[in-house]
Amino acid sequence: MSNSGTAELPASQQSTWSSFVKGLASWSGDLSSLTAPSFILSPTSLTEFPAYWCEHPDEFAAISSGKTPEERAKLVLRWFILTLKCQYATRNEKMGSEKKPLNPILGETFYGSWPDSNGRGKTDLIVEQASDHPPITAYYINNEKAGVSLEGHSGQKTSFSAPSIVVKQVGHAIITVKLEDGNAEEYLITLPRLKIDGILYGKPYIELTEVSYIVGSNGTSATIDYKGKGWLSGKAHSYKATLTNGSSTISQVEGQWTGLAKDSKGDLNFDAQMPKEEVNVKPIEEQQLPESRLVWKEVAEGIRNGNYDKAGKAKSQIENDQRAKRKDEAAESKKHELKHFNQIASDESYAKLIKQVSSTLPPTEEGYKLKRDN
Ligand code: HC3
Repeated sequence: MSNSGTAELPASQQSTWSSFVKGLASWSGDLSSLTAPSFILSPTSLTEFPAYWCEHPDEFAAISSGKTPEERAKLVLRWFILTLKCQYATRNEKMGSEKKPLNPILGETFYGSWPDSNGRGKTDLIVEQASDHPPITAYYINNEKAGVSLEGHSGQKTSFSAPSIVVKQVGHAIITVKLEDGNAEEYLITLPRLKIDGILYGKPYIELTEVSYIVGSNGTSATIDYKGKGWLSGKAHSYKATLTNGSSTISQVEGQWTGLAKDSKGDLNFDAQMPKEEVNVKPIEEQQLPESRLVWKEVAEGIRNGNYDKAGKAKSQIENDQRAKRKDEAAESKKHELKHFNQIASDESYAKLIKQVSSTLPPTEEGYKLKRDN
């Protein structure tokens, strides 16, 4: 590739980026271990990403206010579409391009919360890196007062398919809503496939592709169909979501997940540009290892200040410590025990609900359930 494709990058970065892209094309396997140019590194670990699920905490809490299964399913769909901009466009908006996040160490934790702003209650977040090879992040978000929680895990399989990086998300999330009659409703959320475009120009950004589902234990299901900007027509970040109650369509919403949503009946119109609330995290001085921001403090400082030498040394130190720890555990035939989550071989709720919408997605998936005693 000539350097002309990288014209949007400063001259000093163009040839480094071109060599990186050449390396990508000949790389087979997972991209998370590929060394990326320092200017594309993010100072944030992947354990912080589950916070994107709740940057509209009121929308999350509001789910239990729906009076009927259909109303609640609509509120889940509305909340989910609003999370897409937070999950997939935030870094681009803040830093001008998608960046390469820090790969969490095994057992790394991230805790956060959103305060009660209008009587709906406080929302808490617990994240733990459940596996490092392959990387799997487990999370639990709970609003006790509203009776709404989200439990899930997330991993990625990445490959290069010119001119994009294709990211298959592994894992799922389940929302549990406590109902006034004492029963509970569950909604299985499958995760969309990502394409990272803009690679050739040195300005990576995320596009969502194919379909994802939200399947309710109350018989409702939503199919969200994602489309990017086509060769000839179409807008970037487009989607069309169809919500049914098993026998008929309740709602059809379409738009751009970065902007306006329009519903054929008018009751699901909203704007994803609405203000969001970032998670509250305790100051780094009060954190204890292995809390994420403390683990990565030196690396993050190096990246933020452009001192990549400092960042690289601190990162190598963390990686060496991890290797030594795993070696010691192996020598003592010990397995790392997670602090907050139990791994289960097959998530019953997933197996029950996925059948309603897909015969092509895996019929069973592992799960990570919060240990309720801590
Ligand atoms: C693919 C990704 C890592 C995974 C990130 C995930 C899928 C994690 C779960 C969150 O809920 C949503 C999410 C958002 C962004 C995803 C990241 C974007 C880029 C990163 C790659 C591993 C880095 C690719 C390297 C480069 C140089 C193109 O940035």
